Amino acid sequence: MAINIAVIGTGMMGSAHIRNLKDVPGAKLTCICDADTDTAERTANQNSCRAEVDPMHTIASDDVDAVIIASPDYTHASLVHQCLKLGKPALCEKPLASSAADCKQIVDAEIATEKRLITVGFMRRFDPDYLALKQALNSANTEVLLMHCFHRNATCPDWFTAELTLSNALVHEIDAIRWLLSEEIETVQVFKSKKSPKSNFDDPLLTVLKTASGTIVNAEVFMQAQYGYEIGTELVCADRTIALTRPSFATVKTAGAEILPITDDWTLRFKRAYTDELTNWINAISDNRYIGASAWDGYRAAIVTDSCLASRQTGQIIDISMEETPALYK
Ligand code: ISE
Repeated sequence: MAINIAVIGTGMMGSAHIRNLKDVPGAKLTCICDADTDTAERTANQNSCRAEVDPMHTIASDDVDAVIIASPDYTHASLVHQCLKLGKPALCEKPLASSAADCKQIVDAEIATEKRLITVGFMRRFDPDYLALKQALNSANTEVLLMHCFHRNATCPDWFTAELTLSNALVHEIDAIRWLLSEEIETVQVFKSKKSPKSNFDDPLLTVLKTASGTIVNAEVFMQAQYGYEIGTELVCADRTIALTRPSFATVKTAGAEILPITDDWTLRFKRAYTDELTNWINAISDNRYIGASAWDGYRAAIVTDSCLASRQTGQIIDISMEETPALYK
């Protein structure tokens, strides 16, 4: 039987999920919710489903079995709580909430339900290139000494800030580090470099993170790199390096040059990851299983983000406290 889905939010990510849901067997889009009535109705008409403007009512509706939360970041926490209250599975875009304290309340509320209902949209865990990287690392049976990451957007919206660079963009690297290395991050330090003349905030930022076992990771996030959207990761091990493959768009040879195009659209770069994330999420709901990044992962990522935000203010190294993983998330 198909799972009836509501998508809340029709911005860049909500629209991508609406498109990608068409490729996901077993999912039926029944409702699109947007705070703007015209946008909600137009998008719902285009997708042959009904429109809502009230997200709380959307989640409570009988024709909604599971919810994709892709509204602005600051709205995530209250919507996730509504899903938990009504026992409905949710795929919530990152970040899970605006602060670690808010994420902790979500974790506590989920533990009280005794069931894992919340998946955080850390879709890189489903990206074929990241999965290949993780597999190459696991089969090499070696230790990672150093890790280099970069995360570049061509441009970002006018309202973007250095804080969002950390909470909205770097948070992907934070989760990828924890997931790839299977360990927690113990310290962080954020460096402002020279500011790009194209930017009105500190851009790029470089963050240095240290894991519990002592691996040092440097992560550049550059929100206005101009040339395109590009993600890179290289693991430096004792006898090898293991790097993320670049996604293959066709190579073009013309006018004395060989061109390997780079998209400027992250929903294209990670199309397969987003679709596989949705497919796995729907299958897991049907089988009463759980997949992907949990509310606990969202909480641990938020602790690291909050520490990065603090370090950006002072330039100091921030120590991050370790906590026992609750039984529900083991
Ligand atoms: C954006 O919000 C995303 O979710 C993308 O995955 C990320 O790479 C991009 O930098 C963010 O701005």
